[in-house]
Amino acid sequence: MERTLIIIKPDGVQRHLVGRIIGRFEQKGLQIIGLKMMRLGREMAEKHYAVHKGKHFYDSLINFITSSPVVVMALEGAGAIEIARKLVGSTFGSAAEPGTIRGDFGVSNSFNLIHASDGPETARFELGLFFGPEELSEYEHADRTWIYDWSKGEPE
Ligand code: 3AN
Repeated sequence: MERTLIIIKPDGVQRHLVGRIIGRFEQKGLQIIGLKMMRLGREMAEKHYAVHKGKHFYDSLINFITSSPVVVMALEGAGAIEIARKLVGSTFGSAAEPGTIRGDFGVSNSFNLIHASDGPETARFELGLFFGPEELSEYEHADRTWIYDWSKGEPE
């Protein structure tokens, strides 16, 4: 099973989209193992977006993500990183495909509602940044045998 980090950005919270965005991941069958609301400080935001330091949009990105509370979520599932990225859609709201979160709920390129880790290494780093081990719950969904085919001993 793989884990990934999702952030519902300030625009998602302010636009009352938290429930609907979380619902997309739940509906898909990804398991919520951590969830909280927080206001990011600059230090945390700078750590999270360190790879973008120096880019033309960096300062506005930091200002945006620290401007109002966010909801952070840890998800688990087979192939969770790639699945979450597909549900989120491409970076710019104006271009994101209908059916994706960015495609269905926004038009802005910089206020793009949501962040999802883009690979295994990023996911590990970001989960460690936002959640302590005690904040992540290990449990089995009662319907796990219907979410995956376990007949070969692993989720398929
Ligand atoms: P994604 O979130 O789709 O993985 P990244 O990692 O390339 O996108 O960029 C991180 C964030 O930086 C994006 N979510 C977006 O808010 C912002 N961003 C990226 N590129 C631009 C850009 N050219 N202009 C404005 N904001 C941008």
